[in-house]
Amino acid sequence: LQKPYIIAADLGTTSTKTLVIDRDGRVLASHSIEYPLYTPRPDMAEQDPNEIFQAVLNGIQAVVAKAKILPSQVLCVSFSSAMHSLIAVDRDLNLLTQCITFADNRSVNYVKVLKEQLDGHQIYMNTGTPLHPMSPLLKLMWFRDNRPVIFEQAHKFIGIKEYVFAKLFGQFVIDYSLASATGLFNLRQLKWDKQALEACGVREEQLSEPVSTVHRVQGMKAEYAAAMGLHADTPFVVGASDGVLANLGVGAFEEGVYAVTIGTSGAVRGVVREPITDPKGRLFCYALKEDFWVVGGAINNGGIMFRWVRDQLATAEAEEGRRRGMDPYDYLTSLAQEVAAGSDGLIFLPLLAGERAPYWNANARGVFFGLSLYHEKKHMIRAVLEGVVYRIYSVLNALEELSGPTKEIRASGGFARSKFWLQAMADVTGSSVAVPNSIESSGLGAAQLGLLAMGEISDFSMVHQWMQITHSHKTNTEHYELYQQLTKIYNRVYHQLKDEFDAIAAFQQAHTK
Ligand code: ADP
Ligand code: DXP
Repeated sequence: LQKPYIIAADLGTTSTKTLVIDRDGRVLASHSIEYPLYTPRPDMAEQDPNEIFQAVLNGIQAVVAKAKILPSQVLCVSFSSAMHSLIAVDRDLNLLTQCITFADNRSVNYVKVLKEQLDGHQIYMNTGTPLHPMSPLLKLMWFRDNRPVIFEQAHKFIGIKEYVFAKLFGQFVIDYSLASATGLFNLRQLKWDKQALEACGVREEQLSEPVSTVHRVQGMKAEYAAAMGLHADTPFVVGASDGVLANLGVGAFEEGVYAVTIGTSGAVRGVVREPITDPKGRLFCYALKEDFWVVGGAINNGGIMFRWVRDQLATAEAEEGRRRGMDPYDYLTSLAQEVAAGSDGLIFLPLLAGERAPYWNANARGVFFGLSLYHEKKHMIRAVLEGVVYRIYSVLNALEELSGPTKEIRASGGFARSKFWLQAMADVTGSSVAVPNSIESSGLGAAQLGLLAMGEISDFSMVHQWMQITHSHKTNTEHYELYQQLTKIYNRVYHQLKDEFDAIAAFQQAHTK
């Protein structure tokens, strides 16, 4: 084969990862370049687009050198990118803003404006992006009202990957996948949505041209080709968002196979063959390809809950773990394992960072429910781990309503290091939980899309050869019955606290710095 290698570039919020992958899915080399997130105010979270662009150039150059491959052996470069970013540029691609990331919260008040004044629900139904400050739609509304001069000057409003392509090729293109996460893109028409554009006062020509995720661009500027160590005619495949590509990378793209990721935050995602939005507004729908759509929900309170236990609740125990030369998480888990499934009736609502999917209640807060004198620290640890699974289960239930029952769960993220946590997932959900070996799942997904774009494969079935299931967990039916009782109580407690969540959030806002 003349061109045996694909380069994948994954533009994340903390780093850009580059990989050289061969046609059997083997990763020959990888490289990661970090860059800062600027938070001059608590509600701001920005990055420097040029730092990211430089990371792409340097990352590709580094990975080509590490893998010791020739430019002539590169089939294509294919991209994965974080969602929801927004940059305003002028006609000459000068920056009018930094890259405003998904985590920027400045537009939070526009959720209410959209819902109450502008038929935000219909906009969500058309665009598939939940009404949340992460969404570029809300960010643009904020900009129009709060930075009118920049808003007027802007030639284009783009995301970080569009910026990279504009620098390299002088073209403004956005793939359907990232477009579908802007809150501005009509999923069924595959066009910018008129109602959403009206809501934020942006004209269609101020946005990039939407293209398929397998769209290829060629003929980059010579100086950049030289910087990357590639031929200037190397095809660049626009690719898709990191979220939908991760589903592909773990092989979760068939009916009923859902991907569950729990890192710091968490998400549940499944693939459907045409866009579906949720009449109850709970879930997102993002494109992978014209005939593959990813539906799901994200939670704020994933692994960060266990970190909170380690660093705040069970500090002495964590220290004891360290003294024994263990990872504190593993030691805390061993304590949790001394307690029976269901933590002897102690339930934890892990809503410390407020709630995203399924109910999007930013005022929700954490709750231990059912505490008695009988309960010890180890019950609390176990209840927190179980509570995170209850949260995931409530998103999974919403997803099942839209796209059918679960056949299998594919687990990834930090929690997949814990056999105990994986077993709890199998016992609470009643589905088997399998752990794939692919760590760089978004990068592998991007490489698959690259092969498809280059006409080297005709569908995604090869993913199954690229990844293996390392181990899998079956449901313990006795535990499942018990958890069914507890999740019912969990849900009732959650719904009954609605007003009290608002009250305590208001109190906290007024009384804490
Ligand atoms: P990120 O989202 O930053 O990529 P990771 O995917 O590495 O984070 O996940 C970090 C989380 O994984 C931690 O907060 C913790 O909850 C969980 N975790 C890490 N190691 C373990 C372990 N040995 N046992 C249980 N949970 C773990
Ligand atoms: C994407 C999004 C963010 C979120 C950040 O919704 O605003 O609140 O939290 P995580 O836990 O996803 O990093």
